[in-house]
Amino acid sequence: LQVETDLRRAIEREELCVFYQPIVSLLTGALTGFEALVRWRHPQWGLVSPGEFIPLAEETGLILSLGRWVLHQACDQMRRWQRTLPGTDQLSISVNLSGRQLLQPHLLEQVGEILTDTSLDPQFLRLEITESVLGDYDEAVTILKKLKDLGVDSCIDDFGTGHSSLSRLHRFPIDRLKIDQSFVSQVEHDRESGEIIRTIMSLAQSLHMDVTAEGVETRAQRQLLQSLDCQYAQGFLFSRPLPSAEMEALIQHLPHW
Ligand code: G
Ligand code: G
Ligand code: MN
Ligand code: NA
Repeated sequence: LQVETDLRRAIEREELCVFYQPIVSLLTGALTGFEALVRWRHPQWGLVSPGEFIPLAEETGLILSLGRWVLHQACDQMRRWQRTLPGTDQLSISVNLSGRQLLQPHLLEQVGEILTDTSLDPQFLRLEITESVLGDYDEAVTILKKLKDLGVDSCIDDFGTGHSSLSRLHRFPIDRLKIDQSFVSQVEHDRESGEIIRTIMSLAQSLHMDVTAEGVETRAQRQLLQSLDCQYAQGFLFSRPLPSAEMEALIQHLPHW
C-alpha cells in the first residue's frame, strides 16, 4: 500500500509535526497547558489530519514508532517552553495514546526514558486515553496505575461516546474526563446534549475528577460550561491547534481569556 510506505518514511523524512492547542482554566481564564496533536505535512497532499492516518498507523503497528516520536517531541517542546518563556514553568502537556501504544510491553520504560531525556517533570505530562480502550481492557487500567506511580496523570478522552460502566469508572486511576466535542457543539441547539453534559459533570464530581470540555467554539458554550462548574476548556474560541512557532508567539502575547 502506497500510503503505508509513505507513512513509514514520513517519520524518517521529518514530515510529521506536532501542533499545540491551549487548555484554559474556566475559573480564571488562565492558560494551563496544551494538547499535542500530530499532523503530517505530506509533500503532495499538504497538511493531513491524524484522523486520516492514525487508523492506518494503528493497523500496521506504525503507531508505536509514531507515538513514541510524538511523545518525545511534545515533552521536549514543553520543557523548552518552561525554560525559556516566562510564566510557562507550571504548564502541562497532554498527549494522546492509542490503545495499541498503551498496551505495548515497554510503555513504562519508554515514558520514563523520554521524561529523563527531555528533563520534563512527570507531573507536567498527562496522557489521553479514549474511553473505549479503558472499557475493554483491565490491563489498560493496571498500566495507568503504574504510570500514576511514576507521577504521570491520565484522562479519559472523548468521554460520553464509549460505554464505561459506572461500576468500572470509579476504579480507573484517572483524574480528569474530557467531554467529547459532539456534546459541546450541540449544546445550544439540542436539550439532550446539555443534559448529557450536566450528567457528566455530576458524575465527575462524585468521582473527584476534573472535566475538560473540548471543541468550545462560542461564548454561549463557554458560559454554559462555566455555569455547570466545568473546570477546563479547549477549542477554537481560545485558539486553534497551532505549530510550535505560532503557539510561542501566542504565549508571549496571551489574549485575555
Ligand atoms: O487534530 P485532529 O482533530 O485532526 O485529531 C483527530 C484525531 O486524532 C483526534 O481523535 C485525536 O485524538 C487524534 N490524535 C491527534 N494526535 C494524536 C497522536 O499523537 N496520537 C494518537 N494516538 N492520536 C492522535
Ligand atoms: O479526539 P481528540 O479529543 O484528541 O481530538 C481533538 C480534535 O478536535 C483535534 O483534531 C482538534 O483539531 C479538534 N478541535 C479542537 N478544538 C476544536 C473546536 O473548537 N472545534 C472543532 N470542530 N474541532 C476542534
Ligand atoms: Mn485528545
Ligand atoms: Na476528544
